[in-house]
Amino acid sequence: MNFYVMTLFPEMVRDGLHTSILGRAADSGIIGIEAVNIRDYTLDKHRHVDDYPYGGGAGMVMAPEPIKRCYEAILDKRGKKERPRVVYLTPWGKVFNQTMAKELAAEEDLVFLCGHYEGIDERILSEIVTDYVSIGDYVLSGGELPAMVMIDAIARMVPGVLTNEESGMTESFENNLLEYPQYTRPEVWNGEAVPEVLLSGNHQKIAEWRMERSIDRTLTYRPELIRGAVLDKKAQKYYKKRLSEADLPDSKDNR
Ligand code: 6GU
Repeated sequence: MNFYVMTLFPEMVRDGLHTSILGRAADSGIIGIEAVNIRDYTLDKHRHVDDYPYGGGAGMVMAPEPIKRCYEAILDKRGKKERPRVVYLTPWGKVFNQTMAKELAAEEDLVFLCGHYEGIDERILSEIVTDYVSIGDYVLSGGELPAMVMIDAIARMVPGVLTNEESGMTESFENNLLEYPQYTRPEVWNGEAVPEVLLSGNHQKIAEWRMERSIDRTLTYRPELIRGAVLDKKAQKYYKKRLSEADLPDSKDNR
């Protein structure tokens, strides 16, 4: 799978994505990550990529022409008939999640457009963008970090990127349950022992304990996720038990 990132900060994207699991996948050719500098597609002597907003107001707006030329260079390089999906990173986009990561991982090529300043001229957006995506409800200075977040999450879903051992990690989130707690040596650390069951060698008991701790953690930190979880019989029974013992609100909240 190939990722093309249109950006004013190509080295940030390149450096950020060539470590660890993604670096390994890129080196082995399973994924390609290409950061393309929009500024290389300007035509004026000073290589301007932005200009004042029509109608006035603070900040600058990225001009359409360099982006158009940058996009066309990517299309030429790619040399295919169908147009690729183009993701524009913006706080007003649809909020990214694991389901979207999985869906986008089925694409052969993906193009990301990273904005800066006060935004991008609407005419180039309506011409090339197919997906408007945000990574959460807060404002960042540009689209590079969101693009890198998305590429990491999407690339992990591409077959061959994760080893067998690594691929377990994603499944729990797909199942809408949070990870259970993990422990390693020493058996007692800082006066606290590893839960006995994990030393028992009883794999069924261990699986059951982990399932229960996943449910506990999800109910504590992300209770809204549980609705989408697929629970087997035992897990359902435990979940119902947990609900039946749910704390009544404190008396102070109960006035
Ligand atoms: Cl995609 N872009 C920017 N600039 N800020 C964001 C965002 C994207 N998602 C959340 N905040």
